[in-house]
Amino acid sequence: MLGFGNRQSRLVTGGFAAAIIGAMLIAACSSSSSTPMPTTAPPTATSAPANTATSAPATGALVKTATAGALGSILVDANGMTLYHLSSDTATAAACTSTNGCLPNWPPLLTTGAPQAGPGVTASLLGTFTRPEGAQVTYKGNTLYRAAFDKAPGDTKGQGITAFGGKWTVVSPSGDLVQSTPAPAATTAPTAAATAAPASGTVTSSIVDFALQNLNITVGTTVIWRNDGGITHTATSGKGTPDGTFDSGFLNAGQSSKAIKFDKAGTFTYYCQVHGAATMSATITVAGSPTSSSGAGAYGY
Ligand SMILES: [Cu+2]
Repeated sequence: MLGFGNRQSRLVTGGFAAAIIGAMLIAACSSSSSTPMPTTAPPTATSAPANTATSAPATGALVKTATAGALGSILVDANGMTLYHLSSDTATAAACTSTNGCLPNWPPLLTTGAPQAGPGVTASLLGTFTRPEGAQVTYKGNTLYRAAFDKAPGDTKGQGITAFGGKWTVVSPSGDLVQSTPAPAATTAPTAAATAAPASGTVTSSIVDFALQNLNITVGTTVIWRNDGGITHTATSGKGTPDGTFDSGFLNAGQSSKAIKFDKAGTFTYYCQVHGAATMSATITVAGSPTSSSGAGAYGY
């Protein structure tokens, strides 16, 4: 019993001595430098995550307002980029999906916390819509997207585009869809080759930004569309609805279509399914006689 007591006492003494040494070390550190010693670092490190956790809602996507010319005051994201709503989105399903070529052009405004209301934005109108990509910000129930082809704050190239079963419009601070359309950019490329001899052989037609080229070709010419822009387009026969004559399919940046051979004379209107006929449309004039005895067109796919 006595031995146990001594041992206990010795341990206590040892611990006390260690405490004194520790205190001396701390004192030495404190006196040797005015900068915080490593021993003070842990409290700082542990307090940082705590602050982040308690202010989590502040990480949500910010929606604010900006004035966009004739469109007036509209909703924009934290970077000032114009926000749009697609009218064919419903409360339960987005018409702009990862499988129909929409998302590369119209990225949804996603948030990882409660969306934040900037100046001019009514916080109670903000909400979220759960989609496969995450929580999309809504305003007065309207899903919000950016247009990938808007390059700077103030750009409203997406305004009024009809695509994916609905119309893309900017949204006012009161939550209304703004229907007016700004003066559109050139909707078709100039007919630069109109007076030139029709092309033949294989023609590669470049798509840049929102321009499909008017083509003058001879019967038997093969056309390949190459997307030299940064966003997805199509070259689809028709005037807003595919008429089934030919279709490049969705062409992402840098992609080329399959070869499409025009064996029948005539004039064809084609457009981009992503951005709509009003924004992207052009014509193909095919001159000459049919090369096939039947006279039927063969369009290579
Ligand atoms: Cu397009």
